Amino acid sequence: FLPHLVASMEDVEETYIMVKPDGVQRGLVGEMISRFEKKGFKLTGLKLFQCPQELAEEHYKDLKSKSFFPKLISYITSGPVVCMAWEGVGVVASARKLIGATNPLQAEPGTIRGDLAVQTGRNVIHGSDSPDNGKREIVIPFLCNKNILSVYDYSRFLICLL
Ligand code: IDP
Ligand code: MG
Repeated sequence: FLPHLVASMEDVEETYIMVKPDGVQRGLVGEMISRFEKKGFKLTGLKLFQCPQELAEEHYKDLKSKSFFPKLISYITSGPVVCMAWEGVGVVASARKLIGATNPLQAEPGTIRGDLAVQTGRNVIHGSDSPDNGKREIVIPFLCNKNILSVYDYSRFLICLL
């Protein structure tokens, strides 16, 4: 029984989920994937990626005028991210609920940010805020053929940090 296969196709949405560099470095990727899998959503794309600055700026273009924008871009480009596409009925809003509030101190216990993070500027995960933004954001990493890391590249990257 796969919940995401039961509904009619027109109800099925896709969202972009990204484990941010702190989530990857802290070894929380499996924990986060597990929460979406257990909920019943379907993983349709996965990529370990070193996000170039111009793609980080494209992804967060709606926040360009914010004072924290430069720090946000250096955070997102500071190390590998895990980019994912998740599919299912109501997945966009449901993923936002599973993720919790932007400020992890205000995120409810039981949510990803509520359980795993403390600072807004290190809030471990991204999830699209609308179906249209989901479609827009997914293509940014998945159409880029540069900066793809294999697990082997990543373990070398970690060794370089030591
Ligand atoms: P969201 O990730 O919950 O959708 P947004 O308002 O879209 O939150 O902001 C995008 C990201 O920018 C946040 O997840 C967080 O990493 C960062 N951010 C948002 N507000 C602040 C802030 O006031 N200071 C520092 N970073 C922020
Ligand atoms: Mg947002």
